[in-house]
Amino acid sequence: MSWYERLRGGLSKTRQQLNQNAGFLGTDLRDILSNSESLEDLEMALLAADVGAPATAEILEDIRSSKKRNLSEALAEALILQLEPRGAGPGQEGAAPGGERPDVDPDGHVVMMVGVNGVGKTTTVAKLGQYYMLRGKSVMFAAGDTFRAAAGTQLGVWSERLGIPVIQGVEGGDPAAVAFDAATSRRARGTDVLLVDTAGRLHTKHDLMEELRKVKRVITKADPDEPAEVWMVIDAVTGQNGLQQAKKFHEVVPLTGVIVTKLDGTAKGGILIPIVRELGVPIKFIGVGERPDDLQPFESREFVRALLG
Ligand SMILES: Nc1nc2c(ncn2[C@@H]2O[C@H](COP(=O)(O)OP(=O)(O)OP(=O)(O)O)[C@@H](O)[C@H]2O)c(=O)[nH]1
Ligand SMILES: [Mg+2]
Repeated sequence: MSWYERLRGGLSKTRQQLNQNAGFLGTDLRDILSNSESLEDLEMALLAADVGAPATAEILEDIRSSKKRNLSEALAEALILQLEPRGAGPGQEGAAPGGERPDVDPDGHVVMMVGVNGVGKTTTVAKLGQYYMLRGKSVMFAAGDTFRAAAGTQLGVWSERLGIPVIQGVEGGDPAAVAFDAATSRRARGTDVLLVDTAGRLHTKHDLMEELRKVKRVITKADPDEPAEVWMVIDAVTGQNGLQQAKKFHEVVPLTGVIVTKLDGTAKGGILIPIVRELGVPIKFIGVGERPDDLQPFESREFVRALLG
């Protein structure tokens, strides 16, 4: 199965909901606009898909003034608009002519990966390692999850499999020390990309959130321009909870991007919209499986195509 098919499969529940409650994605837009019950069904379907009330209201407004012929086309256009971070004009999204994506392929940087427990941070670090390696970048890992012995081992296994060096700490040691060593070492070696894994933590645990702030601070101590990126990994299956968690993380370590994983599961695909809208942070990649190549740069058009079918 291709990654696109996996994404489509994962979004099938949301698609069915849109079609079942609304049951008319292919219908003539005029017929729907003239029927208040149909409009209400559509509204309910969008809310059930976790799109959120403010975005749903705007989407309905866009559809009312749409020049498209059927609902599916009008809805696609409105959804794509919602998935663009505010301020990003048309043409900024998608690949540039050379196939480069400056937003996800910067020349070199330190990326800190953060998020709650079990969302896929370590797996995503590994996947990103491969992604950058395949694009000719030199890559390093930092096993900043010193909380569990298994976490270092997990990244160590990926490091061997992918041939990417990893800086490890001692179990129970200070994750900030590992991050500092790794950032110093990256600077000395001139490595392009350093991916810093961190332990999963609940956004409500004050001490653990402060620890994250410290990890970020010492990276800057080792290299004043870094970390250029702080990416939060969000499990698509957690829906609105994921959004609340992200808001808290964003307060402590300002996020520059979000990676949404497990979109191959039975995710409510609509959650991507309030993430972009309420955080104002772009979605950089999406995860659609457990293997290293199951990570794709996020493209709003492709995502909406997979969602609506
Ligand atoms: N189906 C699916 N599974 C995923 C995806 N990304 C990660 N996983 C799985 O989710 C589980 C947890 O992944 P980890 O990478 O260990 O998560 P983590 O955030 O590092 O977890 P902690 O370090 O314990 O907080 C593993 O079984 C992964 O294989 C994805 O996109 N799709
Ligand atoms: Mg982990």
